[in-house]
Amino acid sequence: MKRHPFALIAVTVVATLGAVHTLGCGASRSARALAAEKVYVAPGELDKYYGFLSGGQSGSVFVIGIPSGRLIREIPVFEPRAAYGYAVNENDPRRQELVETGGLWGDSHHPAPSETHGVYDGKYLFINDLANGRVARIRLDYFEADKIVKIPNLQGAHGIAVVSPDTHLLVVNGEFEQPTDGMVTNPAPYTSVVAFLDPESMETKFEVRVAGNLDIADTSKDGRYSFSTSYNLEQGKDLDQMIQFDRDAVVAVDIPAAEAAVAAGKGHVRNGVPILDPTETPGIVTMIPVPKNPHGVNVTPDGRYVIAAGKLSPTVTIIDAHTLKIVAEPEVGLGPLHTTFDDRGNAFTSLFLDSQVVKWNIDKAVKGAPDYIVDRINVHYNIGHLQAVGGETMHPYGDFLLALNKLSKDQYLPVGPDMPENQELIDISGQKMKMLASFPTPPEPHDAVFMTAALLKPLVHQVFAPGADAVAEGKESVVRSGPHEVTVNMTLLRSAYTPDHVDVREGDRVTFHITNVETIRDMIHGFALPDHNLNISLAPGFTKTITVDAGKPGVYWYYCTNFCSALHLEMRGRMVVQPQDSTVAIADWHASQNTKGLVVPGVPSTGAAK
Ligand code: RUQ
Ligand code: CUA
Ligand code: CA
Repeated sequence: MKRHPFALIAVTVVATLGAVHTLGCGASRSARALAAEKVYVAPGELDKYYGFLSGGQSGSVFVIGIPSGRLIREIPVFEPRAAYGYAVNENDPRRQELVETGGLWGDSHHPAPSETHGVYDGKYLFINDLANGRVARIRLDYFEADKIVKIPNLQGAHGIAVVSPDTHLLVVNGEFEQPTDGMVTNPAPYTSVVAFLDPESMETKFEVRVAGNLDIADTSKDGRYSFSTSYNLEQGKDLDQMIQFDRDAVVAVDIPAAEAAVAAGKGHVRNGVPILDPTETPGIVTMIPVPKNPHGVNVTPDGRYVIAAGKLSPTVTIIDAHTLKIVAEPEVGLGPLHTTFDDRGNAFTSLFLDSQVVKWNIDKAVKGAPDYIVDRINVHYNIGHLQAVGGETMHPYGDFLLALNKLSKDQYLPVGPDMPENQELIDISGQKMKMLASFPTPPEPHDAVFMTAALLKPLVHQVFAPGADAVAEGKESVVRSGPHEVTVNMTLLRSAYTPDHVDVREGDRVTFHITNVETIRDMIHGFALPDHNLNISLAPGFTKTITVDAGKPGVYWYYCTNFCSALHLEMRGRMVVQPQDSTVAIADWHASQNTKGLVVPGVPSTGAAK
């Protein structure tokens, strides 16, 4: 394999930065105390912000508190997770949904919250799966993935963004180009699509065909345009071909114009989705030439500019978000990837090769003032994304910035060849940035968004009522519905399963229809069945249905996997699987006498000890 100069630069830069610690041993005691004070959240106190970090190849979303950096929750999305009883068994409907839409793992990069009137409404968080062309929706009142869809005609679902100000559509970029004719004839030129989805039905409404690999997405604040970086205008099939041109593009799609074209029947329908071809419908796509292989694209909070990061060029390109004309192209440093914003007209750009965050003033850069660079701070190391609190909205908070670094190197105790990713929290409230704290995460957050805790507080459910599909208390039953079909209607309530025994036969298919009838928060019960690869977890009010084979004759104790009460360990029951031809009824099993005479060593069985 050829080694690309980009990779070599990365290695050298990292090596020279290896010994730099911003708040390490050299920092004075008071500087450390001041930093600690800013991030310290005392036991019993709550963080000010929720941080939603994409889980990368963990296929999930990590929920952290800011400023503490404490991990509050992991929301499994594209990967089964036993800890939450999520998609574990082959017959779990959620697992089947995963299998049908592409597989049991995902690569989630970009969380995008829903908006109403241009501000987060706390309803949904959308997350992409780059690997399998999918997008998922998480309900923020439950912190659970509620819908996962495959996007037709698209491979490599990368950047996503909601269309402001009212989440009227969800934009998803296709990164991996496909033969334009869908392999009907061969060879055909390769193109990709920007997909537009309805956020409620999650159906793909239409797609726009574009040349080049589409990377990151953002939208204008007025709902007019979606912007996608496209780094392979060469339509190259290998690395050398992909870096031939000096300029690639930011692709602007005029959303109302595209919608009108679809309504006028201009799309070519493939797999149920109309695809617009900009060569046939001029005016829906504007290609804005920006330097070589751009990566991030971010719209400023005031909606005036679109900032594209150069990646292979040490510049960012500032584009007028209304005229789509380039207004400036200032140098910021090596390997610019993403940009975020404070509430005072400053932009912060991550520099992958320099391992820095650079702060620069937008107005000064547009005017060509020489002093547009405000500050730089070293991060550890090779930063990808960065996000300031509120930086992706119209109202940034201007207090904290999270640097999402790809390599932690010497920052944590060594754990073998693979070190954790390193997140660093930076104070951006003053003129100069200050490093506050770092915390490790599993692989691999790419991007983050933040929400005030106050916003979600009234929305996150506190009290739960069983849904329409629930099994009611007192209505539990075991029903034989066919020669080999048994349905168990079960409820869970501290600290018992009702029924606590189920009598089935070898060869039966057993459907468990289970409701957690608890009504208060955090009373989670599990339902794990040994040797049946079954572990589901039910939050209060939740009902789940799963069908398993009875398996080999034997007694199988189902038990609760979530510690719920002092009698949690006693929360269990039996599934008795009898041989086909057995004539024993479960009543006989109940009547069976426990073996007498087994005594615990050292404890007299007669009670005769004096
Ligand atoms: S991409 S850095 Cu999806 Cu920027 Cu990861
Ligand atoms: Cu229910 Cu533990
Ligand atoms: Ca290129």
